[in-house]
Amino acid sequence: MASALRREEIICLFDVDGTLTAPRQSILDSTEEFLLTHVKPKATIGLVGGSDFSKIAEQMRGEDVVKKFDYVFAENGLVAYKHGNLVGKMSILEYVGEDKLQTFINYALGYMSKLRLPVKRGNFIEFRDGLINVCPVGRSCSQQERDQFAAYDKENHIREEFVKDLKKQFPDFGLVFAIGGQISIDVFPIGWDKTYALKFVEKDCYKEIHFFGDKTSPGGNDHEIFEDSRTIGHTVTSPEDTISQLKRLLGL
Ligand code: M1P
Repeated sequence: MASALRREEIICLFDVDGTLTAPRQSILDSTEEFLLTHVKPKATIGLVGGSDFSKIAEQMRGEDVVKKFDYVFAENGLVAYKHGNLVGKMSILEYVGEDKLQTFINYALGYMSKLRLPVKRGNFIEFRDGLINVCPVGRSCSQQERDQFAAYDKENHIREEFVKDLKKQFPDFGLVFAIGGQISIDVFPIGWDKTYALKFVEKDCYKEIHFFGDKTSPGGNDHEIFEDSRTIGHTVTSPEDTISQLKRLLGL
């Protein structure tokens, strides 16, 4: 029974977008207050986001997020903080190499150049430490353009088709193409999904590792960690749902 465990024995890991916040929005005061005042005394807490650290910090109201949460895993844990200290950073460039990455980037840009969308903006490829984020509408779109693309994509399956094509084009590059958020696709080496974060957590021998995420179906970027035998997975539909599930789990 989770509520009978001490905080050193149980950890709750949270996806960010759709789980603790609305997509790419800041965390609400009430959600943050609930996590820090009610959950943190009962359980170790950590974030496992697909976004890079600067975006997670922005959504969680500043870089001291690394002190508020016991663990912060950005880019699926490829950039990892524990108790405020950077404890790991992986480089997709070193791992995959310039040649393959450039072949991939050139192809992805070519594919996106042929798409006709309601609008197109800039920053179609965002090169991060541990992954590459590919965005057909362009990451510099406004919030309204982001929502417009998300709705268009739901109807027209732009990202789904793109992922199918990438899988066909690069079957032996050892890369995964995952639909994480609203407008983009994350590209990273096999195994560099959110389960990567577990190698940091495992060392601390928790009796229960809980994971809360909204994209837990196959193809979503929470799927692998949700299914992993080391975790107890919880599918949520919104930050409000995350809070209700936590109340039940921890007897709050
Ligand atoms: O929810 C995590 C995702 O958040 C962003 O997705 P999008 O901009 O498509 O909504 C990106 O940072 C993405 O890398 C990340 O997985």
